[in-house]
Amino acid sequence: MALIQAGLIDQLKDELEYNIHYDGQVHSYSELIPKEDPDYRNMKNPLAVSAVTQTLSKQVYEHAKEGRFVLTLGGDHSIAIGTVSGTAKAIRERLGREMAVIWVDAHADINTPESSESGNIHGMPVAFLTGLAAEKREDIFGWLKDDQKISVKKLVYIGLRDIDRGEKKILRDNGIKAFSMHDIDRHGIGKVMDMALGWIGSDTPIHLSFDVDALDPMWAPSTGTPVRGGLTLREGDYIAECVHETGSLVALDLVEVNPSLESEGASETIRAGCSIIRCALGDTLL
Ligand code: Z70
Ligand code: MN
Ligand code: MN
Ligand code: MN
Repeated sequence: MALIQAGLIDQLKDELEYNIHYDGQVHSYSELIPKEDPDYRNMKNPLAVSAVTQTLSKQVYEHAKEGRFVLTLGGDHSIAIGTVSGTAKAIRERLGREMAVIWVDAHADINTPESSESGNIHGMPVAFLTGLAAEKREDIFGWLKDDQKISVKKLVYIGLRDIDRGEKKILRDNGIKAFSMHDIDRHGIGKVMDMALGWIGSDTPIHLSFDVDALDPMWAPSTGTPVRGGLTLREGDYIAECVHETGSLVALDLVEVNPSLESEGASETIRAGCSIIRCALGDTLL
């Protein structure tokens, strides 16, 4: 809501000339949240997160299958279980293609329920989306079918700097492509983007899932898990600009903007979020 109140939709309409399909609602999905939601396989709030992401997945799918670009604003990064599954299925059906995902984040969000030390599902979305984690119970992510999942080979991370031990092993064992802050320091963001997009290959539909905590807390302090030593505002925008330039971007998530945290920095965080979105949607400096 804060991103929209900052004028995001009008900017996309008026400056970037998008035809917006937006129902004017911020969805809290409160009707989907059960009274009792005990931990299951170490996951906290499993029924609630499963139900919300399943509904979101259907909503995203319905837009994407019409050929629309889908922008989702969040919110906890667990929502990507819904957004990525929705676009992956639509892209398979429309284009007969496997979609790639670029995950820009301080964190890898690839814990399995068993490897997670926190039980927070926002640390697990990539594991469910790639099939590294799975669960038979339909009401706890069992609804996620193969045509909604992505390949670990088509996943690229940028901005990592706070990875759990178990996650490091998962990344290594599965040969997952990841550019950490160390790689950005060494090569510069320009070279890193060349390598990241080279790994995906041209003409592959891309879903960009951008966690605002990838940015340094200097630019985005109002977020759940800030980690120092992150991307500059320009590096974040540059990533978005490069992905836009491919012409292959089919969906964008901008998540973990939380104005109630570190609220003196809320407007800075919101501005950074809006800027990344505009860049990904084709705003250019010149
Ligand atoms: C940590 C865990 C984290 C946010 C993910 C999660 C870190 N690796 N923070 N998303 N906002 O608990 O699994
Ligand atoms: Mn979160
Ligand atoms: Mn995240
Ligand atoms: Mn994060």
